[in-house]
Amino acid sequence: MKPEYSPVEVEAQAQSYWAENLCFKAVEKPGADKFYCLSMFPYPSGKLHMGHVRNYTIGDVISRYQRMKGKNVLQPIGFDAFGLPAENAAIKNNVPPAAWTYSNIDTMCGQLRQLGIGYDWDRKLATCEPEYYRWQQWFFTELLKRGLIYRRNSRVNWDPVDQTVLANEQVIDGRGWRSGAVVEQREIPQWFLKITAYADELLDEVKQLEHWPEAVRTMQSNWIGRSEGLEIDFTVADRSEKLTVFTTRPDTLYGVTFVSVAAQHPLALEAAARDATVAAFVEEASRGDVTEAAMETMEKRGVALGIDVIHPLTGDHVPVYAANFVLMSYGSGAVMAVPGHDQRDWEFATKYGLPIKAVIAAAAESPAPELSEGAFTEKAFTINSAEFSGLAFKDAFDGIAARLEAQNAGRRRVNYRLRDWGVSRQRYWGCPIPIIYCEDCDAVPVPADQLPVQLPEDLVPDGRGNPLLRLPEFVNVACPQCGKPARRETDTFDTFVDSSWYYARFASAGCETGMVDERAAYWLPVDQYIGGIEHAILHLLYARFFSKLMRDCGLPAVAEPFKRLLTQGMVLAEGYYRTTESGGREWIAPKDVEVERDAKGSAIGAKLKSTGEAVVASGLGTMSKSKNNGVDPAAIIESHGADAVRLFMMFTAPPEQTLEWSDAGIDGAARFLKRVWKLVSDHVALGAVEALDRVALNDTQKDLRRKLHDQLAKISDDFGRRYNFNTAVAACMELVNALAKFDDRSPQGRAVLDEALDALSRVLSPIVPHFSHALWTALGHATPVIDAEWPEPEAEARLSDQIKLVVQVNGKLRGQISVPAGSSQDAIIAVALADEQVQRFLVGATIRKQVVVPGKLVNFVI
Ligand code: ANZ
Ligand code: ZN
Repeated sequence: MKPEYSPVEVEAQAQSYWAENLCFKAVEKPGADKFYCLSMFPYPSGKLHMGHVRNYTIGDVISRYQRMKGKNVLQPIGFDAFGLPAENAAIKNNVPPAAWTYSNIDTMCGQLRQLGIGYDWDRKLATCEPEYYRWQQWFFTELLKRGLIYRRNSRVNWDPVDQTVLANEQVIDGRGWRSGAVVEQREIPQWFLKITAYADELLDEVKQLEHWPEAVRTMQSNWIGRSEGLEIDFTVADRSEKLTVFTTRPDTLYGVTFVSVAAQHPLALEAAARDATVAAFVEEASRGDVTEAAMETMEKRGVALGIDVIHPLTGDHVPVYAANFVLMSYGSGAVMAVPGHDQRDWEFATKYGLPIKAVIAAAAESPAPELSEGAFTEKAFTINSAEFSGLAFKDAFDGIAARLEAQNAGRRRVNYRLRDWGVSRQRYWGCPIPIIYCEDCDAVPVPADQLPVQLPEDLVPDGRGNPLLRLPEFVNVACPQCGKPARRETDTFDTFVDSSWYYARFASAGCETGMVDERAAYWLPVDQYIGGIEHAILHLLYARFFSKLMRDCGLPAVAEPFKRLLTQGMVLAEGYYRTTESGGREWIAPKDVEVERDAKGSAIGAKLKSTGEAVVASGLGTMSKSKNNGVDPAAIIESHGADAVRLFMMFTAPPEQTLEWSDAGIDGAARFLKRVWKLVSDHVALGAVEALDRVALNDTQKDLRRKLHDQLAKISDDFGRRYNFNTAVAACMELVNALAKFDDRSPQGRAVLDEALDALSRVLSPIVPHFSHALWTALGHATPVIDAEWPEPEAEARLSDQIKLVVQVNGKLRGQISVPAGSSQDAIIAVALADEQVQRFLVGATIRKQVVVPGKLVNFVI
């Protein structure tokens, strides 16, 4: 073992050893439990950034730990390879997106190997590979057979100049990102997955995800958004037609003073045909932003339709308005407006001078609430509600529901916020939707034996429409049913489809006979899933949905794919900018800045290294391109080694918390490794070590063993249960301090040190695997450290033969003594009386009583 630690050499050696011995191949050894650890796969954007490094290091540390605990571990990697950025890069660089994507994948794989992540590389996949997406296409046709997919018209953003559909993020201030043309809304046929059919199950099972962060579970539930309410029919005055509304507050029915409908509601469209003001409103409303968040905050506006409806219980006439905050796609697209108790209705009524009625009060006898400042929205007690007055929410709900049901004017209903999932994208770089359109047979799924529908990989998009449309050999095909000339679908899948089942494919890597095979049943569910909080809603919901779909199609699968979920915190770094002449900010890379710091290390001033010009230190923020404050992992690996980066990542913060990048922190990590290296190399240089003889040890040797096993207990708990790797590293550091002070070179002294270094190199190995590989080998082991057993704390070694007790005189603390374990009460009292400190308080006193609390204290009453 060299006396100097050289990360470059050590890391190269370990990596070639792992590769040659296929160390990380996932095996299904009988008799051992399995552990499937998965970090969310990356988009192949180019190079790894620090967020990736953190994510993959956390996964690797957990995987390696579980492996040492004897589990059969699966840790795979792949790439979410289709998508818009590749097309944009293709347009910019005039290369096919495939070439760009594959070359990025190569670069990123190289970096992941450099980081020493223990992947089973044989299972690597990219979603743009036909071997992968072939099964996605097959699954689509399977779901189509089962009625879980359908086609309907839906709105898209249309760029009239580029003649193309734009993704929402390509629309900037209402204009196309390339052409600058005003974007239009168009209705085109698209494919939808019936996720709403699974809404109840997806919601119910959120409750069972006990190892998921609470925040994510709440977001999943809210997204599904189950509402129990009532559908109520109002009759249109002078007509037999009904206007149906959906409400979760039937208890407020007596407070209805008008009804609002969506701008696209049939009644609004009918009124628009005869009234120009209504027509103008409808036209304008259909252009606006339709997200729910926007609905909440935008100004409430509307227009009277000149129609009245009849209240089902009072028989009163109430007017109908079209309102911009009513969604056509939710409930029935119509709302019974209760301005006294709904804030949106209150704003609307206030604006248009409509009556506001109080029908709910805080308690059964309390006066009507004050409504001049806003609505009273609590669920409380009914007032002014005829025979339903004075009832609590639930009784009022049930009573009014029963009455309406009896009148055949209402029924109970459950609504979901969740919408069916539109999966069609009018883009080239995606998985082709396997459909052929025939004039006679309509939409025909591509038969299984003709799959995959292969995506041509050599097209270069130019931003003007989907290039597949201009490829007759792709588009023109024979109808699989009748053989007549037909047209192939050129839309591709939303990339969320690609990432909804990759975890299952990893478990059946390379399977050529199906989407998954029995190996999926062995490995699933994923025991530990790790990713960013930005995927808390859609990705996780879709993946959960796919798991249920696969199960229901009879494939080996589980209902819930991810047992434990860890959402890792962001990586932050300081940012610096200077103000440009136009008042904008020009962000400057941290490496070009010299920073002045206060005693706590916070930046108090900064200037450009090159010119000395003062710049603004903006403080900590997420590492990002826009702030130019990203630190390139490749550069740090080169200067400090992958292990130092990994150690820094794990030591600086617990995985869920944000992590502040600091150069000093990386230096500190590298110094710690050097220190441990020196300990081991000094120890190894002294030659062979005698076997440890537990009974022959002196007190200092026993003390060191106690320290070791106490720390091992803590470290094991941190790794296995708490995932607090930062405190595990802190415990290692403490142990190293004790080892450095221990200078006993006697045969048993060296045996104790050997035991400690041996354990240390094992517990550090999940975090700094190359480094530990070298130590472990130097300590004389022939098998790799990743196959070593995790060192468990030895209970015996943790027991002390001396027990500490405090001594009190009249209940006040006066001294501390140490006695051999198992001493009698008399012996303990004798030691206490002999203690100099204690004696000072007993001079001239008569001891009336002496109390010994075993293991704790001695008290003298004088
Ligand atoms: C009367 C009422 C009185 C309401 C009151 C609320 C409070 P969630 O919980 O999200 O399901 N609503 C119904 N359909 C709507 C649509 N298409 N667009 C916008 N709003 C709609 O919300 C259900 C409530 O949202 C319903 O209950 C309805 O207003 C409104 F004091 O009816 B409520
Ligand atoms: Zn046909």
